[in-house]
Amino acid sequence: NEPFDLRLPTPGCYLDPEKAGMDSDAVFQGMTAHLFYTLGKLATSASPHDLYMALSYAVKDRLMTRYLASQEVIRKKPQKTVAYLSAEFLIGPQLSNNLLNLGITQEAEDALKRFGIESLSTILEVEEEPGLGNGGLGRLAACYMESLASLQVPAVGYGIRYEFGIFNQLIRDGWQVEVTDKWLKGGWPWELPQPDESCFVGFGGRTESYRDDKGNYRSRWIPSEHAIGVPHDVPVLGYRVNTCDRLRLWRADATESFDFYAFNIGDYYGAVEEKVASETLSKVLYPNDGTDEGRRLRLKQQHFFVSCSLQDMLRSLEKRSIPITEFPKHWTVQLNDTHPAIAVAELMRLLIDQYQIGWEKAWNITTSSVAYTNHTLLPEALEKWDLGLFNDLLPRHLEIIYEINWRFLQQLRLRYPGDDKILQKLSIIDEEGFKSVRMAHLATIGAHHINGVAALHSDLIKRQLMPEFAALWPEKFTNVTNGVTPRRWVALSNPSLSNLLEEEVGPNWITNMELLKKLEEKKDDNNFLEKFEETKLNGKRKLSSFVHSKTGILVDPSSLFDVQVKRIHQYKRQHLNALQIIAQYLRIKNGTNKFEVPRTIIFGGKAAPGYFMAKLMIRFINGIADVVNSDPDMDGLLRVVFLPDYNVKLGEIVYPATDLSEQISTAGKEASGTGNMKFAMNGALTIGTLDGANVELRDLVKKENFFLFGKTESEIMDLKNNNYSPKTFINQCPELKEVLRLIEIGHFSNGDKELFKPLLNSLTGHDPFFVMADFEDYLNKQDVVSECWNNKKAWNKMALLNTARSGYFSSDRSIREYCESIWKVSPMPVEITCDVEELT
Ligand code: F55
Repeated sequence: NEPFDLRLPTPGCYLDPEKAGMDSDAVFQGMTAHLFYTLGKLATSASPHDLYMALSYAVKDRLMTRYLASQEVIRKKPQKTVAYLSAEFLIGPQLSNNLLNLGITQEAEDALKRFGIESLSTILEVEEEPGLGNGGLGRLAACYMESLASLQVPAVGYGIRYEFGIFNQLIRDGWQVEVTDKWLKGGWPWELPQPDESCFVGFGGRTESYRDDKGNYRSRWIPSEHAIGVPHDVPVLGYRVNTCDRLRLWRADATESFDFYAFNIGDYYGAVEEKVASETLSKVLYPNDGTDEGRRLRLKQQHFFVSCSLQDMLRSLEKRSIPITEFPKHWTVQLNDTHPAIAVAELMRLLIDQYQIGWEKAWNITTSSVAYTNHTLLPEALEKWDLGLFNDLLPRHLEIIYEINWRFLQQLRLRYPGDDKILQKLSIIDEEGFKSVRMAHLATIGAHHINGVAALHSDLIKRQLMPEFAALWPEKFTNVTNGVTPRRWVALSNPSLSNLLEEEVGPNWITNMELLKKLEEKKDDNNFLEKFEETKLNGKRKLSSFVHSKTGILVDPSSLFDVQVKRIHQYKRQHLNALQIIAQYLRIKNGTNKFEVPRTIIFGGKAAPGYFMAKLMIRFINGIADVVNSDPDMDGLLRVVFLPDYNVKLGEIVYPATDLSEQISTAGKEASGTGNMKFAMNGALTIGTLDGANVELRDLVKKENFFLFGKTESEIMDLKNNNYSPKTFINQCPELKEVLRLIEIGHFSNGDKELFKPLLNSLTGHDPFFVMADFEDYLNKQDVVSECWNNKKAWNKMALLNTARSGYFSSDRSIREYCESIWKVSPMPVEITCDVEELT
């Protein structure tokens, strides 16, 4: 590898990360310059936000050498680059992460002191996080970008720069209220707009056939509308390496030509409307994390960012005079769920219509570069687009999809002669009811690999979701269990634990989490266990003061912190947890409370704005919290908190402060879960079902260090197939009956018997997520938890073993698996040289 010569862009030698510019003096100088020149402020009148901006700009300057060097290496070397296509990247706060990965946290802290700021945290608190994702899927994309860079793998994340991310959540009278997320309002210092690399995208219109020079019939698309995608690039620096990958987020702009025409004919307002319409394309993130709403604007967003991204990749080959047919050697395209699945048709269209490549060759290129990750089995979450809508918006793509489908069905006819059922089942076009395009089928047919996100989930994809596809192409189906980055989720968020880990196993655990296994040696060392417990207590103190400042509720840091943070969903069963709280409340009231264990039960999470039941679950939790927290009998025993506006930043406070992690979804419903991993790394014990990655977590930490309860996936299936009746379970459990009765009489709704009726009716009627079936087992397991808590030494030992054995869940491991088995890419270190002597 030829080292990247820093003198090429001549930004000034002080930017060289290896040699200079990284001491507190240089950071201070950088801040001073940015305050003055970039922000137009004097140091004497700078607000914390000004200082945040100045420090961020100074830190971004220090990313640039590595960023440019990395982009140069990608541009020059014939190495395959990963293109991670995702409609969501939930990247979280940037400043702290970049300081950590650069290794200049202390230097920044020292520089801030010279501005009279005593602690870095006061400046970090000012940062607005870009909420460009709903939950697990978007956060996974962010962890994967960080691991790709840390593993020195050339990669680009492609997505959308939503002007409004996931809404901010307020709680008013116990209800969720949504407020628009104006994350850009104070300016966001981390992006680099690149208008000269903009792309043009078409929508609507019609296709027409014509004969080319060789006399062949071809189709061409005449769109009726256009938008321009303007790249906004965010540097993603790896941990203590030079590799700085790129997150390229597209913002939609109006096109000149259309405005121009309208202006000329005097239609000023028409022109402005057109402009407004194209700019709404990247206006807002759809706040839905489970149900597919089939909205026209959402399909437009998907095509918009996918088309820009593919054009960008193809252009990169053209710029280097690489034949387009070599696309798969240079790019491997990962689809994060079906949201970018239109890529299969769009790549075909670009290859065939734009580059005049024949069908077979184009199909070969497409299927050797695209792979697809599935994140859900829930039928309501599988994307389907109404055929009429699809044809309206993307007529040429529909033609191509028909052709893909026709060829695929021909193949099936040969294999299953006369079996029309299987053809109907596997067809990309769903012919039942309203005809629609099934995006998971398009992705599966167009991809060389399809993977689930945890062992159980990948298995269920093969057995339940797509058995026919799996029989047809067994080698395509694989598993890559999710992971989370230990940089953000341990090193950054839990400094107290990190220091202890470093003392014990050295600093390398941050990039090699398997080193934490060494902690097992300490499992009976009282002295060490106490230190470990102390790190947890530090986290709990911090969360307690946060809880108090946001909700006014006083919680005791020495109580058992029992936490469920995730999107609010029936399948995630926050209501199961809530019912259990009522049972504990009743026991305390009746004096039948067996274990005097003070518990603080904390919830956090957003509900999709149109998901009535989820919003009612939030109201329900808050109803219970009101009753419990105002009853003196509960003092010192039970507290219930609903933390508003759960996001990445809040997650960083919550994970280190948790004793008990609630992972209680109905078995077979949670694809993986990633919160479960963050909790375990930070030394929480899990109470959970055999669902998603819980299965692997329990295997790793060993069953004696995991509180298992609930029906298995196959038991749930049996119940379902045998006319499951929640009443049977209710009648067998007097405590559950009493809990339901208390809700019914309005005990948690100020006497209002109507408020929670829909919830009660669902639970006692169909109970689609088997809450009643798992209740008793859950309640019993919570007793085991309490009993364990009373033996603090045993608890600490179990908690330590969770941390020690959770290394498998580092996203570094996941990314290595993707690299080896799906992408076939290898690391490419970036070297930087700068001869300081020569320059000065
Ligand atoms: C977002 C938009 C739509 Cl239209 C559908 C789903 C989503 C979404 O946010 N899904 C999501 O977060 N899925 C989760 O992905 C995680 C990462 O793989 C899994 O751990 C989790 O089990 C799954 O629910």
